[in-house]
Amino acid sequence: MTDFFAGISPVTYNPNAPADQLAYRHYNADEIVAGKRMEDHLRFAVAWWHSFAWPGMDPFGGQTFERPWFGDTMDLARLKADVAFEMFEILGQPFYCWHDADIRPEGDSFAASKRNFEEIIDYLGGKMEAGGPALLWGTANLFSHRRFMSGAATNPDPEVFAWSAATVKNCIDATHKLGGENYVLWGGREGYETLLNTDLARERVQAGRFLQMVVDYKHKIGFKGAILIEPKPQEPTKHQYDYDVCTVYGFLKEFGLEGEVQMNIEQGHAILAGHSFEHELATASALGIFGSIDMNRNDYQSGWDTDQFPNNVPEAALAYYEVLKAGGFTTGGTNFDAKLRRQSLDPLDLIAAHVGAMDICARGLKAAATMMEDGGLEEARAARYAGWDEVAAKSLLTSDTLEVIEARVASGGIDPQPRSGQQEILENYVSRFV
Ligand code: XLS
Ligand code: NI
Ligand code: NI
Repeated sequence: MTDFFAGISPVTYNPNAPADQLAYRHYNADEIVAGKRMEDHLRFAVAWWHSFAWPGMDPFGGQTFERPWFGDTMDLARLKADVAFEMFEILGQPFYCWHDADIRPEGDSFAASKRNFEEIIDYLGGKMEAGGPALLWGTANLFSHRRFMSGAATNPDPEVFAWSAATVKNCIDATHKLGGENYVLWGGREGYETLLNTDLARERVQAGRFLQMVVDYKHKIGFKGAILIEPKPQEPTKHQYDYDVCTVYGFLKEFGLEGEVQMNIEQGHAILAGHSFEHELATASALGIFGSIDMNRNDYQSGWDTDQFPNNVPEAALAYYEVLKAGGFTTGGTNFDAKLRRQSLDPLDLIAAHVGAMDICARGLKAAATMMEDGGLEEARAARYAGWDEVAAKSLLTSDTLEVIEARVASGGIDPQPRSGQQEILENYVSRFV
């Protein structure tokens, strides 16, 4: 037992807790919402990197956090894991996630890093067996070390491609060993800083080949989890190839992988791409590639990926409405890919951030479920498209040709009458629930 969280007790559901007490006021793991336990709907995960590895820097300043586990030794990596699992016990969330670089110190060679990694994976495995949370997903950090400055799979240097492929192999092995439910690929620097030195066509083929190898390997070792791509339009690079859900879908189609890969959609990335979070969720669901979510929002003024914990109930409600409409999570979940603000130095801040975020999501889920049960939005949507249920309309999408349609319209049988989209009425409807 470390003393990092000394004095902080496990957080429980207590809607009547005094204002200064940490408690779940809305997240009640066992409460049934829309036919399922809340915990099974939301499937919360803690992101190891931001909560335990991030030192509090921003583009203008370095480390503000002074954690006792910061440093590059195996002892400190184990201490970090001890503290992490103590936090998991305090929060009681069912999952967590890591990058290889978050959990093990980098060695002075590939083989040394691999040894460190495998040792820590066994250490985490022991803690998971002793009652710790399950692994929602594992992933490789192919963007922080300077060797990845020009990309990983899309690097102009084939040696970096090879290093990255070898790293991902080990990370999939480790995810598989720990019973992880998904494996994530976020293309941190899979993009470019300037087109002046970039061969777009070549880099696309490299990325396609890389992903095909990942999918082949998953099947080869019998990993049953989902492979997830996490779209993001830019930052750190000027342009990232996995721009948004639609762009990734086109890429998957090109390489014949649309049945193999799903999306891990992050709220902040959706905003960066000029979309709403619910747009990205609805698009993935429409394309049959919805997988999981990273639930961290951006600051709407600062214009970059600030990774704040969610703190807006109406936004969370619209997001979970799309999740429920998509049939809910299967292997996916709600991962907090979120950072503390860099002035939030205390262990208590770290706990409070997660507790508040879980409550916001619970409120969003409950609002979404009530809205879905009420059915008003779906009724209005069905009424708006009702014309398409007519036989004549159906043939527009199947057998009719332009000539046939032209003849029908010209004979006077068709005379469209504009109807209200009722946006304000629907917005008023939604605000009754959130
Ligand atoms: C960065 C990404 C990253 C991924 C995992 O913006 O969100 O944290 O979730 O590599
Ligand atoms: Ni992000
Ligand atoms: Ni993310």
